Amino acid sequence: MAPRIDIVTIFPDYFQPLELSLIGKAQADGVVEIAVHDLRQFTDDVHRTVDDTPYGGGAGMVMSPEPWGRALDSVLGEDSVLVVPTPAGEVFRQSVAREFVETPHLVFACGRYEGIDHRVVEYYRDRVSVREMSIGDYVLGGGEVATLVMLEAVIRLVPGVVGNPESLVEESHELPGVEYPNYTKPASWRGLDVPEVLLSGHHDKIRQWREDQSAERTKKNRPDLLD
Ligand code: 6GU
Repeated sequence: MAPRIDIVTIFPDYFQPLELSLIGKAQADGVVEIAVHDLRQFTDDVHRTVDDTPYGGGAGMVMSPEPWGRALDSVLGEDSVLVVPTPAGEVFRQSVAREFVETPHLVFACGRYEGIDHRVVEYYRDRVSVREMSIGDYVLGGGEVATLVMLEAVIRLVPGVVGNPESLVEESHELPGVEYPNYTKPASWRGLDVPEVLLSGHHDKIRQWREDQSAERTKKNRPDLLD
């Protein structure tokens, strides 16, 4: 447990936010260990080339397998899971975050351009567990932001990272639908009052109200979750 995480990228600076907030504290406390590696360190030419034109033609550039092979050989171990962010991957969900938090070593291979030569995935599939992952149905410029999204979802599940473990239970995507709305003080703000039942102290009524709100919100915003 307590994941060790390696990230390979041509843009190490993208991962500076990992020093902030919850994840920054988790690293400082030694609860998670994150290392970022520059793919260009694994090139062998003066221009530090990481890409080339695609076989078969077409727009854009494809990342070459050689630097990826050297980089991944240097970070992968026997019990690593290799995560390859790509819009062509399986969709990352809360269930996958729960799987990843149980993985002792995660390695993220962040591609840019039109992606990484597919032989890299084919080669490592025979050696470690490989997960091609998408974070949703839209196209990003590369895997870096997708990796940040996945890491935030995974690391907050590491025991001790979120102060009150109860906040991990009653939230969207851990429930059948999405979460009910939340309110705090003041009880009245710009003419809008907090729903009376929340001030009542009737815990059964509050539980029922929240259940109803959750169902209504799910039907309106995420009807796909009800199928
Ligand atoms: Cl993981 N990568 C890229 N480039 N685009 C995406 C994505 C990943 N997930 C959704 N769109």
